[in-house]
Amino acid sequence: EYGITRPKGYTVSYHATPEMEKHHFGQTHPMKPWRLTLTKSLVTAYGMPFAMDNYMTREATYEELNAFHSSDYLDYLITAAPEDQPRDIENPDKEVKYNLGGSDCPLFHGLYNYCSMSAGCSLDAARKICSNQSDIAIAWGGGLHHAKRYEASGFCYINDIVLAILQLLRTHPRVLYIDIDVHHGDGVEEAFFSTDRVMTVSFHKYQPDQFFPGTGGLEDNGPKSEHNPGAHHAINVPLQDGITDEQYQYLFENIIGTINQRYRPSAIALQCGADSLAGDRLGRFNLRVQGHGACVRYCKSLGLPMIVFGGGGYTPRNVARAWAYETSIAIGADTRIPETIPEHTPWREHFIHDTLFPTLEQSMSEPRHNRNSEKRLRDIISHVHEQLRFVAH
Ligand code: ZL4
Ligand code: CA
Ligand code: ZN
Repeated sequence: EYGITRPKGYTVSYHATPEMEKHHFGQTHPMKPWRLTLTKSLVTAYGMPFAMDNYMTREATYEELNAFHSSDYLDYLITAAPEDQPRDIENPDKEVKYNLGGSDCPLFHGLYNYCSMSAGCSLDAARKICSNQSDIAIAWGGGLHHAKRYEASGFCYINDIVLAILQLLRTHPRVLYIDIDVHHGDGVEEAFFSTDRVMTVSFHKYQPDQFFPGTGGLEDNGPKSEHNPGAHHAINVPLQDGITDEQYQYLFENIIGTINQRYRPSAIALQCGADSLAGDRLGRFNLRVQGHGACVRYCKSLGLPMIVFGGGGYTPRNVARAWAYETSIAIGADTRIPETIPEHTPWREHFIHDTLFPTLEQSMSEPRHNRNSEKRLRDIISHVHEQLRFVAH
């Protein structure tokens, strides 16, 4: 209807399941799996499924999860029930095992099922890339970058990204991981800390003790020992409140462009957490949907096979806008889709404004003060260039 057709000689796959979206973290918990339903409804209203290979995600198996996570942790995750939730008042001394059952990572009905579907969607995406059946594979249900080998962290229980990158490493010599979620991609960074086959780059708000998880300083670039191949292979771009599209795009293209020339990855894993958008319930940046999408467009322009993951994003209408727009970029339809949200979009009233690209004023009552100076951005870039001089190419 919008003249959206399959890109020629180019395959985009979309991996999702409506089953994942039915899970609830709890009434007022910021993570709303339902945002995936809203995203799919917008993608479909624009007619984008015609231009992609659409796959219904399966659950990842225990063995697949075990490729990164410890058996002890997985065994507890399978059996832990919402009744095991430590209750602060009634049960003040009850230990929180594996960081499960607190307010960030609650135990809820169908938790294991939710986790294995998220991982299944990212693993399916990775396999399509490995077999060259997709040029871009989309896994909006994945992107849960904080989960550790043996513990849950920051709304993340299973690190689907680590599992997908392990899969990519079977056929790809070097993988570049890029993370534009407003939080530091600590779990992925830590998992590949000692290898030079994965370079991790996270852009995030950095304010230790004030903003989760508190890691990812400019000088944190991997093991300090030169004998460790992972040295210099963790890049962190610590930012402050209120960064704009122009500043973010300048940093992103400069840093990713330089890394691409220097490191020469053969595949990209891009985490597109939408909590870096203006007006996010947890985020602090002033990015618009266009600025967020520009990162996906730039990565696509490098011409490498790529997985795009979801991640954070706590204002569902904006998550749906960003991920639908980024889906249109993947299929090369971004210049053809109308800016006005289609009349027949289910839950259209949830978008409040009928545009795909709300202004800053439409996203929030008062845009955040920009605390990123031009001088600081230049210092970040020069530090990153300095690190890359140590990276063999
Ligand atoms: C909530 O309203 O900074 C959880 C979490 C639950 C419901 C009612 C409980 C009220 C905000 C957050 C008590 C909430 C106390 N409910 C939360 C140090 C903290 C300990 C927990 O995007 N309290 C922990 C995690 C971050 C902390 C961010 C981002 C994930 C990702 C990838 C994870 N944790 C302080 C906060 C609420 C809640 C309201 C919350 N939690 C905001 N930020 C955090 O990178 C998916
Ligand atoms: Ca990040
Ligand atoms: Zn986040």
